[in-house]
Amino acid sequence: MKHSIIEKIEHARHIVLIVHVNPDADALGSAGAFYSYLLRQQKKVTFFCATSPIDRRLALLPWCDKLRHDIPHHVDLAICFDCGSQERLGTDIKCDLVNIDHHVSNKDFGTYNLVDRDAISTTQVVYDFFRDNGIGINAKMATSLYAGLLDDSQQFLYVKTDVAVFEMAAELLRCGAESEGVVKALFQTDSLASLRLEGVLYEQLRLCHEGSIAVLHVSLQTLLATGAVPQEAERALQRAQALTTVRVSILLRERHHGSVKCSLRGDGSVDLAALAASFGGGGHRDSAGFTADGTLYALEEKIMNILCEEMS
Ligand SMILES: [Mn+2]
Repeated sequence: MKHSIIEKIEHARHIVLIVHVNPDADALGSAGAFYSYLLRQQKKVTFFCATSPIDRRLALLPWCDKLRHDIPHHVDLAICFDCGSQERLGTDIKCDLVNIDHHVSNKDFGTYNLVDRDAISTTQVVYDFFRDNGIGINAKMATSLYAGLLDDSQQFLYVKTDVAVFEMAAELLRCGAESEGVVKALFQTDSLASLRLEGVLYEQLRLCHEGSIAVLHVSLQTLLATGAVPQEAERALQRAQALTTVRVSILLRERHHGSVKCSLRGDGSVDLAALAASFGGGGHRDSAGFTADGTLYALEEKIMNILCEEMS
């Protein structure tokens, strides 16, 4: 039997592919692979992202040169990728929406939902969809899928990395994925600004709750002084989480208009998706985030109160 999503695609003439705001390699990779597939189906495709410009390292991924930042008027179908919640689309959608994702916190907000909460990446959800429906993967699609797999699996170091992940990686390489280019773009390209930002962050890093919680603040002033873009603070969060005593790491980033973006990483002992949900966000058990109004310190205190309770 034909998959209902394939039927939807067959009936649509113009399809818009949507990645989440501040897209990562998983969002752009899964959408990029779909872009190739839809072109092969001779569909008119628009590749949309609310954030402009995107992280410069990711701009090298297939089809990212086609990204548009305004939503076209006449669209028959929208497909969103790696969006844990509807707010992550960064736009309103009036047509049918296919929701392709792997976040545990996903509330199946699409008209059609292809959500695999056990998948390590959205690219794995797309890969399984292609394989289950006999859709061939060319080299460009393989490169897109490989980029998302490599990034969301933390270069195969993430605990959910299993036999299926390595089998998918092997198959993508067989299909012609350009792993060298992906690795270079994603993990071996740096800006001086991002190194300077990291330097500031490590100097200001605080350990709380007997060293079990790491806290990082990124003020607008720090971003201005270093010239870094907000996403470049993420690596410092990963490194903080690697400290031996740390169970949860918090990155609080000041934004314009008095709001704060919070990213959380954990060792799995605390459900961070639930914590983020209590602030209107979401994510995975060990990696989650949200945006809230307030100052860096006020928000830190609120999070600390909840965390210290749960971790005592
Ligand atoms: Mn993802």
